[in-house]
Amino acid sequence: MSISLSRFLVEEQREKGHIPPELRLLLEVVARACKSISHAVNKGALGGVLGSAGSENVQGEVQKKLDIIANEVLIEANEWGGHLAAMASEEMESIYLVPNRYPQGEYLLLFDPLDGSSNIDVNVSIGTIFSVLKKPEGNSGVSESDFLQKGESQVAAGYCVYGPQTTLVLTVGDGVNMFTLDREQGSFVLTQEKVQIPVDTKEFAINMSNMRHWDTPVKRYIDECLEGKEGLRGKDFNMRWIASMVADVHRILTRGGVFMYPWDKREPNKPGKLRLMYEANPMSWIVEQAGGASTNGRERILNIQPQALHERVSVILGSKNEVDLVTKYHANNN
Ligand code: P6P
Repeated sequence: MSISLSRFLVEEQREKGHIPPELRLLLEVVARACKSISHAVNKGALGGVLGSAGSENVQGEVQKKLDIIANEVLIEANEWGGHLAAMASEEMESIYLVPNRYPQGEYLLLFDPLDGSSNIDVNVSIGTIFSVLKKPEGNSGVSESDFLQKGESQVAAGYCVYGPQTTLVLTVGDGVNMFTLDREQGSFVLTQEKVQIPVDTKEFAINMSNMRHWDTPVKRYIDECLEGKEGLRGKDFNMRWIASMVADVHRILTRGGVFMYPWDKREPNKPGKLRLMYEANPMSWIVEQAGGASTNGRERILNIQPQALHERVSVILGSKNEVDLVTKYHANNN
C-alpha cells in the first residue's frame, strides 16, 4: 500500500505529534508548488520557458525564464494560505511580506526556487530548495532580521529534484524521507524512508577547474583522493560534479559521497559561492538528519549565526568520516 506525502504528513502530525497542523499545511502547499514547477520544467522548449529572462538577480547572476517562473509559483502558492508571515528567495533582494489582504501566519519560508539554472537549457537535473523557520515571538511585524536565525532553528527543510524522476526530499527533524511524483495520480508517494548516508565513501564532488584557487586543506584532501590506493587513503576515488547542488546532494543521500564548494582565492572576501540561508542550511540539516555532516571547513554550518539574508558560505557536506577529515585538515592548517 503506497503512502502519499499527505498521509505521511498527517501521521507525522497526528501520531508522532512531530509537526503542528499549520506546518503540515505549509509543507503540502510547497509540495504542490514543486509539482507545478516540475510541470513547467518538463515542458522545456515546448513551453517557451528556456533561455535567459534578460535580467539579473540580487546575486548579479543572469536570471533564466524558469528562475522567475519558479519564484512566482512559490510566492503565489504560499502567500494566501495563512501559515506564513513572509518569504525570502534567492531571486528577490528583500523579503516578501504576505499581503495584508491575507491572514498572517507564524512561519517564514526561504527558498532557492530553481537551483542549478546553468543546467536548465542543457536538460540536466535542477531543483527547488526550501527551508522553514518560525517567526520569532513578540514583534508584531516581520523584518529581515527575523530570518537571520541559525540553521539549527529550522523546523522543516527539503528540496525537490527535477530529474529523470521528480523527487521531494523532506525532513521535519524526524529523519529524511523521499517521495517520488506519481504523474498519473498527481501525488508524491513515499519511496524511501529514514535515508542514511554511508559514513565512508569513494566519491567526491567538487569543481576541479578551480583547483589552483583552493586553500591548502582542500588541495591536500583532493590530492590524497587522486593518489588512489597507492596513496595515503589506500583506495581509489571517483569524481562527480553536476553543477546542480540539488542533484549532487541527492546522489550523496542515495549512495554517499562528499560535496565541496570551498572558499577560494578568486574572491578572497567571499566566504564561498553557495548561500547560507536557502542552500547550505536546508541541505546541511537534511544531510545531518541522514547521518552525514556539514561544515564550512571550520565549524558546523547549522551553528553559523547569519548576518545577512544572502550571505554566502563555504560548504563541505556528506559522508561523516570524509567531512570530519576535511575539517580536521582545516583545523591543522591554522
Ligand atoms: P559552478 C548552481 O548555480 C550552484 O549554485 C549550485 O547548485 C552548484 O553546486 C554550483 O552553483 C555550481 O557552481 O561554479 O561549478 O558552476
